[in-house]
Amino acid sequence: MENNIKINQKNLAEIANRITCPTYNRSAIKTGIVHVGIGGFHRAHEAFYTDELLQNESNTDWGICGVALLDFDTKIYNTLKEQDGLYTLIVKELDGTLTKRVIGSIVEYLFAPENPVKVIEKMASTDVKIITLTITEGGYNYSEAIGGFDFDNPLIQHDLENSQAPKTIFGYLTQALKLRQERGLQGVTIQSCDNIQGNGHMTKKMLLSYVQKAAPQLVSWIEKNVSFPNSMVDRITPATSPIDISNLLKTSGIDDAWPVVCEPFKQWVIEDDFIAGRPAWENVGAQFVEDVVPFELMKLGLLNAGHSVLGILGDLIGYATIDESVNNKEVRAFLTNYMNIEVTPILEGLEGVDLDAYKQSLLQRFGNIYIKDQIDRICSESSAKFPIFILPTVNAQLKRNGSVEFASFVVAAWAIYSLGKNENGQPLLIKDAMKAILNEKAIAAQENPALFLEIATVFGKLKDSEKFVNAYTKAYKNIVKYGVEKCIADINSAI
Ligand code: CS2
Repeated sequence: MENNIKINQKNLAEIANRITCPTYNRSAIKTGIVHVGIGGFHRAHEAFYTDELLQNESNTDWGICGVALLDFDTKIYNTLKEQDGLYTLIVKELDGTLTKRVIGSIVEYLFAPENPVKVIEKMASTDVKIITLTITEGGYNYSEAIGGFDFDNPLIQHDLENSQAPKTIFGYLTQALKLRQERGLQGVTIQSCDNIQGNGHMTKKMLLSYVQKAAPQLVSWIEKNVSFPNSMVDRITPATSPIDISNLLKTSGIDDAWPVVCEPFKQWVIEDDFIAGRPAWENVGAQFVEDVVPFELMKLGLLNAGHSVLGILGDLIGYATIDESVNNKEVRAFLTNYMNIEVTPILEGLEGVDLDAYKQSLLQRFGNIYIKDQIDRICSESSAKFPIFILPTVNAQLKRNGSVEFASFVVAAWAIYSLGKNENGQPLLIKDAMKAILNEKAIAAQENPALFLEIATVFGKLKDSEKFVNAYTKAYKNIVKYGVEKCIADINSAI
């Protein structure tokens, strides 16, 4: 390859000789969207769709301002700043080829801890019509134990006392909406792009709980002027590895400090409820529907839960990537049984969707050997994921007196995983906000497995279900005695 080129606006024309680049005039694009959480997923999904739109249409209203909310996000902020918001999206196709393109839709970027007021002003600015969020499942501050907003969170306490320098999304949104109200400005759409059932409903409910306390006079203004469409988002986006970065440099001579890698598949199903207008994302493949909840339930219950099943079981066995896990015959059969026996019967309202084909496509996507989706990524923050991905299925099955055998097996495997070692005795890299309590309960569970289920913020009232506790305890004891792979094979052969 010829000389290496640093990715930035100045070099874009030269880079365009090597890979696809935006040809629209980026400096003429207005910021119509503020997006909070500029991790890999946003950059592979919404920023990609929006780039495609800016590329295909002459509308210049929908550039994105990416906001890095947490101290921890310094690196991505600095990278985007250095690269003028540009980055390479590398799609890992099913046959192993790489499709690369530069994405230009992030036209501004802000680092909230550095200048909170700037972020608040941007969210309240007249050009901005939509605030989108990828703040992770845990970011919504919902407590399963309380069944609502967790005011005990110290960051929330901080925001209640420091309205001009908040730390959480709730503090920021409240201040921005307050400015809109005070200045007599138009309302705005707040759109969650996180993997949460009824993500728009959840955002509204959590925000209003906070506002009720922080600025009660704002509640009725929000009810009238802010919309919260639900949406289902999908594109598997592993963490970028150093090899991805060096390969890009080697094969295309593009020096990009943080490209994004993802699978070819993508889906975005959105409720058409945008109070201040929206981009025509349907022209670039998004689907607008009346009721997105059935799609969300399908995706969370099959794809995200499927990931957690493969992640926890695979990690215990000693695998590092999702494809290794799903390409183990018994693990694959276990997942297929879980999807068919426990998840499929509780899905409804999906007329016109070929569920068998969807499940088949999931197995193919998980099995893509080029994606190398890290099991560590999938198992991270499981304490926020299980209550959304897996436990709703358990509760629904209990209600209809159906099977909970597969799900309870995975919960038992998670309890053993939380001891911090795989079955070969090697340490597991556990990244979880609740790591300490998970480990404490996992240790207690060695004596009495049911003690793990006492973490009420995760399990709610499940510990009171005799059927679930029995199935879980049996699975726990079997895994300890025979090992996870043998148990999986036994469960499969009993079907
Ligand atoms: C994954 C998701 O975080 C997880 O556990 O299941 O990140 C998943 O890859 C995306 O939701 C795919 O759309």
